[in-house]
Amino acid sequence: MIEKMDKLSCSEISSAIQDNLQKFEIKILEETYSTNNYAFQLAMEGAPEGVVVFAEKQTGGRGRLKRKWDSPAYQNLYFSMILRPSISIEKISQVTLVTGYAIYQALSKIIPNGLKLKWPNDLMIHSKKICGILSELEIDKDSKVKFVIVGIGLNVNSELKDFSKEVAPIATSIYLETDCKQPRSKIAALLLDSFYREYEEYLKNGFSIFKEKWEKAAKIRGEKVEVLDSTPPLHGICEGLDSSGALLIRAGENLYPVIAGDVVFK
Ligand code: BT5
Repeated sequence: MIEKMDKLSCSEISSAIQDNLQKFEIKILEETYSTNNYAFQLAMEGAPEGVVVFAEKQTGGRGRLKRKWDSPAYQNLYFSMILRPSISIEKISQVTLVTGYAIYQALSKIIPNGLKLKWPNDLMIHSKKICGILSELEIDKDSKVKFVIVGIGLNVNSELKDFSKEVAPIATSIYLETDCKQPRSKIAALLLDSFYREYEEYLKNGFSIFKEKWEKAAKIRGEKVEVLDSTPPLHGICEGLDSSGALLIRAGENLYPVIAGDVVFK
């Protein structure tokens, strides 16, 4: 039986949002290279905070360091939010961490077991990746943040055969975890609702109130961890996050804050 195609709908996304603290404006594209590129261009042209760009398909979906993000059509969520927070550049990683926490909160309602945050920008289930976040920013002449684009890729209804052969062994989706296909507009609304709630909280009270919640959702304290591609190699025991959001790794007598990069927990 051919299933009815589940297309994203602005009105369904908006009406399912419970309690929007912010004004937002949703755009849905059939296909684009990358929603981050599209939103970046809109922001350069002056689009305000609250604009959210979704695409049914990305032909050049990106992760960090130009890695590819598998973006098959009509199955998952690929979207980018324009934000204009008054924060300094070094706090951009906090926006990624807050976004991850918001997604964790939203997905916990659908996936009761195994969901974990992975520093700095992933959500995992039993060591497989279900969601990745890509934050990019533009600064002005005085090195102040002009805007941040937060891009989210969440695997919703993909089956293993839909992923490329490189990604299939390391990826999962809501469907693969729950055996249940989901209306994507409803999931999009859940994510936006949760995001704007946590983001408002962050703008009001800063990152410190997220530190403990984030550590708990990532279950990282006391775990063995290795920082990839560091010279010299760095591995040790994770002591959680510092107040800025850096990952703290104890190696012998020393405590190292790691501000960016890829880590593996063992
Ligand atoms: C990320 O990068 O995880 C950030 C991904 C952000 C994607 C969104 S989609 C909407 C917006 N528009 C964009 O162009 N991007 C954002 P990173 O930590 O570098 O991880 C990339 C790695 O994740 C790849 O090298 C693969 O190993 C893996 N990967 C690729 N596609 C995947 C998928 N669909 N599901 C799970 N893992 C995937």
